[in-house]
Amino acid sequence: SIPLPQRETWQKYSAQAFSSKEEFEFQKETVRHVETSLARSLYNCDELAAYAGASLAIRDRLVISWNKTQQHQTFVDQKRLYYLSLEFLMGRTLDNAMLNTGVKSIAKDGLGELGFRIEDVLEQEHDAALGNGGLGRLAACFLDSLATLNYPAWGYGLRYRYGIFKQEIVDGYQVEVPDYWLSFNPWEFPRFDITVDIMFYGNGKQCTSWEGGEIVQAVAYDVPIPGFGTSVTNNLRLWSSKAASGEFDFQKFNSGDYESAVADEQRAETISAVLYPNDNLDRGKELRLKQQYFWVAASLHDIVRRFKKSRRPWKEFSEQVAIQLNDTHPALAIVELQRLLIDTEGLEWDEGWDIVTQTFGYTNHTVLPEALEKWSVPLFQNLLPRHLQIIYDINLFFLQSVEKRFPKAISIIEESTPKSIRMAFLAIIGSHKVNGVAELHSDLIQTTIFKDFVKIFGPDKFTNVTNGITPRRWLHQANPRLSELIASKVGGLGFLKDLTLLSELENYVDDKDFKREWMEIKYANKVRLAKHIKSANGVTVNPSALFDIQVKRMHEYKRQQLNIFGVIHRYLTIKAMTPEERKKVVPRVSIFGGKAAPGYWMAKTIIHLINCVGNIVNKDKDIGDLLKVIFLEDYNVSKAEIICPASDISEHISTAGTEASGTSNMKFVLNGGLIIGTCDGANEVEDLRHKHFYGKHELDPDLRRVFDEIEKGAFGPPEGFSALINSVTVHGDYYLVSDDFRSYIQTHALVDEAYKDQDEWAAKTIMSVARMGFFSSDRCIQDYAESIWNIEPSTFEA
Ligand code: TH1
Repeated sequence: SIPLPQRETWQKYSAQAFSSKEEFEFQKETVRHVETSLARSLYNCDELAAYAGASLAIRDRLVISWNKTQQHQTFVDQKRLYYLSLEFLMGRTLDNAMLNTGVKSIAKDGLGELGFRIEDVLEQEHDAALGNGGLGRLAACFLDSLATLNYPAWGYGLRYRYGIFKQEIVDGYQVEVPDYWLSFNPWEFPRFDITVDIMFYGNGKQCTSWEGGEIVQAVAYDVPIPGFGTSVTNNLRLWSSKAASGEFDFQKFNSGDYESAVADEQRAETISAVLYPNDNLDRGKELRLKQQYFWVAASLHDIVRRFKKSRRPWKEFSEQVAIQLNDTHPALAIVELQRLLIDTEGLEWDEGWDIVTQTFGYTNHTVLPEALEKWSVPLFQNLLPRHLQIIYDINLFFLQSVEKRFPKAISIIEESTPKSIRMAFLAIIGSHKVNGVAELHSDLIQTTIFKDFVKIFGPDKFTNVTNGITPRRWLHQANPRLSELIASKVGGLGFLKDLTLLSELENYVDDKDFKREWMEIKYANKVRLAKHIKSANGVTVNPSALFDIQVKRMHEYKRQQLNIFGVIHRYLTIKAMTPEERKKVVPRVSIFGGKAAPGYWMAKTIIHLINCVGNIVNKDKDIGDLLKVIFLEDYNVSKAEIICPASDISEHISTAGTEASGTSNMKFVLNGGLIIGTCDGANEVEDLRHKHFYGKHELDPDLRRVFDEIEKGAFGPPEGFSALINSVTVHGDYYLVSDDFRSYIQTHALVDEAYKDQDEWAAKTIMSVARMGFFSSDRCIQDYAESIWNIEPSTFEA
């Protein structure tokens, strides 16, 4: 840092964090950035340059608060939370940054006077799509809440060069296009001076040091995370991989082995190159394990380095540091911290292990067996030999401590061929708290997959923290008119920081004017989505029709197939109606969206069927506006911001007991939509599956009609859909599509009836919004902070 005598000069020019927005000269700063940072002028400033200039202007303010927050936190040295997640599905930043720092209206007017519509400028930004779905978006909502609630917290993740692929629909099929998103990203700051060397492979027989391994360098990239209505600005640190600038590569260059030196460089960069596009599926690939260790080792090194600066004794580590594991993807952190403590810092095993277990918390997000991470022991042994030894020791001590009460069932090592490491078991044993993400889900993990651990550790180690969403992005930003209307009734925008204030809305369920405005806003949001559909799909949809939406990753357990079979049933039913009967039909637009993992054929088949049905139905003049079927290409965060405010009904119809929480359900209800959801029935599922195989499996007759139509070729060559039909008819209907079909159709009939009474419908949606207070990610984060992390808000003020 600057020596004391010179600090006065320094401080004379050092910026203060902005406390008021009035002093912000948005236009001056934007023009300055366009002219100097971008070297453009009023003659060649297009919308992209306006986006860049405005972003840099906003960023300057953000950076000052960010620096001050971090300085303050270093100075007061209180306990911090570190949130380790392989996914942060951030979406766009500019709009959110303007709203959180309170300068949106200045920017809107300012851009207007400079000749730009703010909506067009915001559209220029590329989504930061470093995640698959709910798990990654949850991490992003958590960062927003942590900063808004002034908690001292950092996120740690990977800086993928390619985010989740872009989905194109070509001839009704999904095609994946790489998402190179970094060509211009004003929101990240490379820290070329913050690097960590990470070691792989090497001589596994050596107990405490590596020999002859591969070294890859981690470089930090920092992203400021502003809170809403606070100057606290937290940090998200993403690691990027590059070849270590050690002697090895120089030797190769110097000795003329240019090609292999370049190959080394590329191999190193591959580690952070792409996000794995699987949601709720583990494929056990070596590169994925490399990503996990690379990111975990760099993050822990960073955390330990920061702790050691405070010169506190090791036993105070967990009083200064809480680390939350977002699923088992970072579970290696448990092993790595133990390794650092015993191998590098020289602590005894037990001392180290106490620190480890007091530091970590583990969140489970799924019970699906195919999503529970397992690493093949030989693969692991080869890549991380020392870590395998430590895992064996952790396992040995654990099994000894529980004696012979629970044999093989609870071992971290599964006796498969080859043997494998159960990462969830490691995560449980190495953490002081384990939580599920919704009441039902938390009960389920405690009575099924983790029940032996509940017996061993006692029930207090296991808890529930119900997921939530940030009302800033998912209401205020996505649906500004509704946010303003609500604010006018609940005493201003304060509800965005205390969502329970929404309960005030219950007083307005009978207020005619309020209800009219409420429904007008919903209609306007549907018009906005209809415009998007027109330009993206070329299909005209009637905004007065009932908008029925299912957007989420394509997965058999989420049962988009049930939905599209239901749509076909509706189509056949309408086709068979007399003109008189048709007059009573509530017009409907069935809207789907979501990506399939590139190797998931069944999910891709469902996408294909939806598109083929749309093709037939949307062109059928006989049906007209009574039914339209839309598949929205490339569902992502910025599209969700248009879609969620525009639903009348959304579908959350996974097989009972399979969807841990779901979070889009909360976004839809918060925006005045109703939802269809599966009732609990997790316990009956196993029985039904058993009956399908060993008893008589009778297909629902209406579903039979649907299959007959598909098989007749009504929606295109039927061979393309046979796998989908067979999975229900001959392969045991694992997802219970036929069992639930009747009740599903009946529920939709109820929806149609309810929609006819628009006044009642309005009342239902208002009541639902009024009761959404609990589902704020602020409540969720407060819950974690008090029951798991034991952290206090920062006292930093600008
Ligand atoms: C999701 C769950 O499926 C969803 O129900 C939940 O709301 C969300 O997490 C947030 O808690 C999951 N996403 C993944 C992604 C991977 C592995 C497991 C899960 S569980 C890669």
